[in-house]
Amino acid sequence: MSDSDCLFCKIIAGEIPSEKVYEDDTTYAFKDINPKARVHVLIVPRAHYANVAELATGDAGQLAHMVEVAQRIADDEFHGAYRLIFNTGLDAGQSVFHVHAHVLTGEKLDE
Ligand code: IU
Repeated sequence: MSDSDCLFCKIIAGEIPSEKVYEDDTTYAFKDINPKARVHVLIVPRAHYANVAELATGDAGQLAHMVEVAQRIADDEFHGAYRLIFNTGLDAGQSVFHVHAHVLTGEKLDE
């Protein structure tokens, strides 16, 4: 399941370069090109789902796995502390319609 017009499908396929942080059979993680924290990683499923609600309905186990990956990154970077964000919908700031978790970590975050 992938979408030929999807930017993150192209990043996952290696057609567009990215700075890989983690990967496994189902999941890819890379540095955000416009970081909002010292460590700002995007975690994406290899399968194309438009947003977190579609993913939760279609493959809840994948969603849980993304949280595990976020935890692992934060364990390595900042004693397990992190912020996890899923922008969902244009008016909430979603600009890429392939579900992605923003992991912000690596420093104390503003409230
Ligand atoms: P959003 O939640 O859909 O707005 O997040 C998209 C993110 O993808 C945003 O933080 C961008 O900086 C990031 N990004 C990227 O890392 N690499 C790219 O080639 C593009 C966007 I375009």
